[in-house]
Amino acid sequence: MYYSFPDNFWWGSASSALQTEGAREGETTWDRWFSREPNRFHNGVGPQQTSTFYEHWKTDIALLKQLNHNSFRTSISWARLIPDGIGEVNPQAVTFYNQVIDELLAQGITPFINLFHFDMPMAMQEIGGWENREVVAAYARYAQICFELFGDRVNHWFTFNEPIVPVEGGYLYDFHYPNVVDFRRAATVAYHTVLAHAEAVRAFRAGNHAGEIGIVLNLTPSYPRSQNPADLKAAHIADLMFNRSFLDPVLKGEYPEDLVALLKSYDQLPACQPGDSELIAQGKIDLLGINYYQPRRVKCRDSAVNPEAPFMPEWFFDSYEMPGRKMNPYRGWEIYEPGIYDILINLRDNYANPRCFISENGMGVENEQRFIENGQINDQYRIDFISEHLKWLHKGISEGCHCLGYHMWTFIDNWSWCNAYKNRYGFVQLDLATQQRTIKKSGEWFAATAQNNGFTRE
Ligand code: BGP
Repeated sequence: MYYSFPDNFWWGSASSALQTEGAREGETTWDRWFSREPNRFHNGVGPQQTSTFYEHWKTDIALLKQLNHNSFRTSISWARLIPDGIGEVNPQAVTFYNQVIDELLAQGITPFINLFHFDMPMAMQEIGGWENREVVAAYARYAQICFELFGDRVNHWFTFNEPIVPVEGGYLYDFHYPNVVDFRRAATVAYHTVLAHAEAVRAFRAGNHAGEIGIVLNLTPSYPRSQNPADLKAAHIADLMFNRSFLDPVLKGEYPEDLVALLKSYDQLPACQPGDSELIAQGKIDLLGINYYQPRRVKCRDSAVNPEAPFMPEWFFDSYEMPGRKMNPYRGWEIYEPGIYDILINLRDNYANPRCFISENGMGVENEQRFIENGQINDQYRIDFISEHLKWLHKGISEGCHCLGYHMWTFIDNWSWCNAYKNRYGFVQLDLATQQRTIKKSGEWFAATAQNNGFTRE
């Protein structure tokens, strides 16, 4: 069967500043954490040693062109542009991002620019990070500076990438700095991130900038173990906490009532101020980026909650290991292709079918060198992964979902936070010793698919 996609479908990939650029002037939370605890990073490789895009941007963009990308997402590093987060703009950073944007446009690749991808300037974290409303104001200023500097050429802006992840990593589950475990502080960080998002949207609209603004959310469908009401309730609460805590504010301009009532009943609501609701209502987006990697399977708890234990989301559900599930063993994530379709149908039916696109989907695999044939990584597993997801995306579009594109994570193998270079995701192999780039078989497949605006598959 031939799967063809709508005209002007966005084919491309996503990356982020911190994971690709390499050494920078402004310190981030990652630099600080790495300097204190290098053992928390795979093989002790830190955030200063990422894929050298800062040096190789021109030839890397030529590779994007070779992969037939018509669009590409990366982020601006707040700490590179404004090293202390709030003061002077760094002119070298302006030159760098101008060159990248101009070269993308010269190659016919539409730049999608994101403003925050987990990379808090350390000076901002030192005054409390997202727990402090002064950081919300500093972020809004930074966003406005970006719109003014680059908005004449950038038409697709994103305020945040996966804003729930710094909440989970930094304030619940200890996989991002500042490694706090405290639900109320987590809720405050999430709430202030929504305010920061809305401030940026408001600044964008006030400046009458051309183009559109959105956000990138990792939507992780919550599947209950069974249709038993206890399992359904567990899945509903997981969905409220991990998906709807951002999805509802950015698409509906308000929080789900159930979520507010739940947190209120456990005395976990963050502090609100007059004017917050009006601000959140102004944060409605034009375009939603969807990152999809894995589903979340849950069941009701097997045991009663220990009332002495700290309040955590897991008071309401246990994770469920579905028998027979298909796994990516390297990342420990389930692969469930229909999830992409379920996300799109949910958006169509419950969120007025917003303009959206898949902004990340991907498969990290360890030790890909073992698949080298004639000097090239033959990653057929990645081609299968992409095409099976694209089939479900295609079905969603054929049923009326407003999905405009598909971006893969990622372009060149890059640095994956605490996993560093353990799992590789790229269309292009990176030799860490020589920094040489070699296109994988999946890169060739994707280039052909983008060129044909479709592919053949059983
Ligand atoms: C997403 C992030 C990316 C990227 C990807 C792969 O959540 O937006 O930054 O890293 O996941 O995950 P990981 O790098 O943790 O394997």
